[in-house]
Amino acid sequence: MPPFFEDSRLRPIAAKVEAAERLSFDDGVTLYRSFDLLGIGYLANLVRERMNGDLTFFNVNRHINPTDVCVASCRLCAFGKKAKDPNAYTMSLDQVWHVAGTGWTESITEFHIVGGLHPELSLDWFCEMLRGLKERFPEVHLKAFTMVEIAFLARRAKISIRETLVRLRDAGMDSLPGGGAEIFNERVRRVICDHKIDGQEWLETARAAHELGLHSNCTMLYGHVENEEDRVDHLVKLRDLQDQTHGFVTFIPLAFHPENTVLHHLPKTTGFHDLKAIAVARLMLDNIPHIKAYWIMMTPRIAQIALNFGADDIDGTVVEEKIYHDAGATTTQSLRRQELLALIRKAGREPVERDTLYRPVQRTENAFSILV
Ligand code: V47
Repeated sequence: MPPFFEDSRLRPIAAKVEAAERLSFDDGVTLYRSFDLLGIGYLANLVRERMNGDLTFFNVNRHINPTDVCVASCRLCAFGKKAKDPNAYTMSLDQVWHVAGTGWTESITEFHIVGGLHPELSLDWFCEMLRGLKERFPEVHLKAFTMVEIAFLARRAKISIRETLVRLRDAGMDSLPGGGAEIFNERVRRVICDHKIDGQEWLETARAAHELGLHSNCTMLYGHVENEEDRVDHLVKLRDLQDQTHGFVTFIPLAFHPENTVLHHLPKTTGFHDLKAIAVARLMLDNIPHIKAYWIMMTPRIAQIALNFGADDIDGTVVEEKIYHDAGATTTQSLRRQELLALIRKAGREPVERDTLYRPVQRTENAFSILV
């Protein structure tokens, strides 16, 4: 039975979704401009169930941020600090390796490692960090460095992006997270992150990673000065690259948190906006296998609802989070495996613990193995 749409503009889009046809740029703008959240959510859920059924993925991971020293001073960011800031920190290699082993309540399958653009830490330092982590935690997947960090390390080392990626991969980097993409539009970037690589460079760095066989995630930061067209342009650019490389695993829409940033006067996003961001992403990104409702960013409560609005992943245990908490996030920094399982089950979905590349993880009392 076809659903009733409050917003009749959704009907032609619904026909395309039902026929599994690709949505256009204009369809994306219509979706973002519509207030028919239940209609959009219904369509996104259709696609979510077509692609992933009831399965809902999570992992047991730990975030590590080796430094918050950053040369970039992005207006969107509350995490990065200047080297001379008394509150700035930079871990030694021993500290990184020590932190990696703290807060373990269960076996972790992934370290998610990102940090500021440090003016002095070299590519060799990061290679040593990766080698040291692999030596101590050989079974843990290292998802490390945003495209922005890769481009920065390449420039500092005066070698190509490709060579930088090869050196990091050979030292133990297994894949890359999706951060730093923000919004590709240059007018918006000039306001929120004018010292960062531009959108084209972000995409070309992702392409280089994918061409080397490395998978990555991708993100979009919304809820600041961008408009609907900027958001759709961003999604279409990701979709176009994915058609060529098939290297993106998961897309994560990230809501801007204004507190402690230069843009603190901007309002926070609402639950309505956050759910719509998930749903429109699922509808537009027909070639990206997974959409993540990052519970740290959207709260566990909204993330749970998002599992019926297009999301099939809720991220992981995290353990320690700085980027969103420096920007005013009031969520806890860690959820236990059992809590993630409960959130998913109570949304009527089937939880699957995954590794970073979505292979199911089977647990026994004290160990895990990845089912291939
Ligand atoms: O790159 C920075 C964004 C990103 C703020 O790949 C901010 O699995 C909101 O990329 N308000 C880091 N956002 C987070 C990220 C991520 C998170 C979870 C999973 C994955 C993944 C990636 O957060 C940054 C930037 O885009 N960010 N400051 C802020 N004030």
